[in-house]
Amino acid sequence: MLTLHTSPGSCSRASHIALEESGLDFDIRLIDFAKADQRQPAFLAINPKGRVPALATDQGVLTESPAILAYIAALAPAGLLAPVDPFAFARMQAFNLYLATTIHVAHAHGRRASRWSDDAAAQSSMAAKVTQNMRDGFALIEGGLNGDWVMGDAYTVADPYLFTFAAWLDSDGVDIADFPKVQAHFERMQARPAVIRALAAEG
Ligand SMILES: N[C@@H](CCC(=O)N[C@@H](CS)C(=O)NCC(=O)O)C(=O)O
Repeated sequence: MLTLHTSPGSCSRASHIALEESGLDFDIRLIDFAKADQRQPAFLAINPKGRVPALATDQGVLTESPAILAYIAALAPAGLLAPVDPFAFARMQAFNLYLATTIHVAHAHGRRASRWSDDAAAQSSMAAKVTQNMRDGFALIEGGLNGDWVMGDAYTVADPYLFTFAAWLDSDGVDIADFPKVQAHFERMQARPAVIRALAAEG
C-alpha cells in the first residue's frame, strides 16, 4: 500500500495527481501547514526533513518530488506516465529536476527566505527577485514546450509537476497569460479527471 503525505496547494500536489493517474492503490494523509503538522514528531518520524511530499511504501519512505514521481511512473504500466526510451526518460528527469532545483527554489525565496538568511534586509532582497526569477524560468519552459504535454505528445509525470508550479505564478506576481503554451497546458491539465479528483481531495 502507498500512503502519500501531502499538503494542499504544495509541491506534493504533483505526486498526488500522478498517483491518481497511475491507477495504483493509494491513500493520502493531509498535512496542515497552518497547524505546523510538518514539524510535529509524528510527521518527523516519517520524514525527518519536515517536508512534503513523503510517500510511505512497503519498502520504506521516499522523499523528493522527482524521485517520487519517477517511482510512481515505474510502478504504473510501462509508458503510461514516463517514456520507456532511456534518452526520453532522462530528458523528462532533466525537466523535473529543473523544476525542483531552480523553479521551486526561486519561488521559495519569497515566503521561505529565512531558510537562507536571518538578515531581514537580505530576506527582502531575495523576495524582491522572485517575480523576475519565476518569469525567467517560465520563459525558458515556454520556449521548450512543443505539443500538448511537456514531453510532446505523451503525457508524463512532468505534466502534473509543471501544473503545480504554474499554479503558483499568480502569487509570485507573474501573469500566466504571458506564457500562452504554459497557460494552455494549465487549462488542459485542469480538465483531466485525475486532476479534478486530486484537487477535490485536497479540499
Ligand atoms: N526538495 C523537496 C522540497 C519539498 C518542500 O520544500 N516541500 C514544501 C512544500 S512545497 C514543504 O514541505 N514545506 C514545509 C516547510 O517548509 O515547513 C521536493 O522536491 O520534494
